[in-house]
Amino acid sequence: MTEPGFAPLSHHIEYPPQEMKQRSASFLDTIQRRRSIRDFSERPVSVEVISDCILAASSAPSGANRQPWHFVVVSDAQTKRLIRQAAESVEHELYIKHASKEWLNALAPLKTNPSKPFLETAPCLIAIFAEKYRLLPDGIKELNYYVNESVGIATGMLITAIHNVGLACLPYTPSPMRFLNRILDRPENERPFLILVVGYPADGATVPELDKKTLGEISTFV
Ligand code: IYR
Repeated sequence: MTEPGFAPLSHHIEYPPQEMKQRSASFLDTIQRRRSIRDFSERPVSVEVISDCILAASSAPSGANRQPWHFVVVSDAQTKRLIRQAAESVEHELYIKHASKEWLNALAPLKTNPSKPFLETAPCLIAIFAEKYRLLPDGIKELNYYVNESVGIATGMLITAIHNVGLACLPYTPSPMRFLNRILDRPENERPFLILVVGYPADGATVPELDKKTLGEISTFV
């Protein structure tokens, strides 16, 4: 394999200290307005905007630059219905059989339950797949590196990009999620990572009143 060359770092921008401080405060204000929502409007979203957000996500760093992700954008009503049916079925099992009392208690403030109408109401579901390995033409499996870390970073960037354009989203992880491979016709080397439910908030949407930890609680400066 030919090695990539190196080019000068030409796109980096450094800001004067005052502008840097202004930008950090401004971004903090923007990002602190992000909330996960479960009440979505049916209003459609722009495919071009979603495409830009996905390209922003795929600029994420990844182990050995393997970019071990695939994004399936679902806006088709029938496909959303199939995903809702499969998800609600595993959620019923979770809430009734598998979740511990402790887990159900932790979820109680969110008032979630096995019913997932947002999977049909929201105009767009982005199913994110993690590519565990790639198949070379000779059939050899080549493992990817730091797949969870890489796809987690890309997903965080996607959530940020979606918030940045004034849309809202919900990171949603029914478990198990393998039904997504069947419904969305994705190969076995791709593991479903997360469904990002995307759209506009419904009129009158509400969110739980939750606290974020303080800087002192979440960080240590040595
Ligand atoms: N997947 C279930 C349960 C659930 C789990 C966690 I962790 C949450 O933060 C919220 C819900 C559901 O979506 O209802």
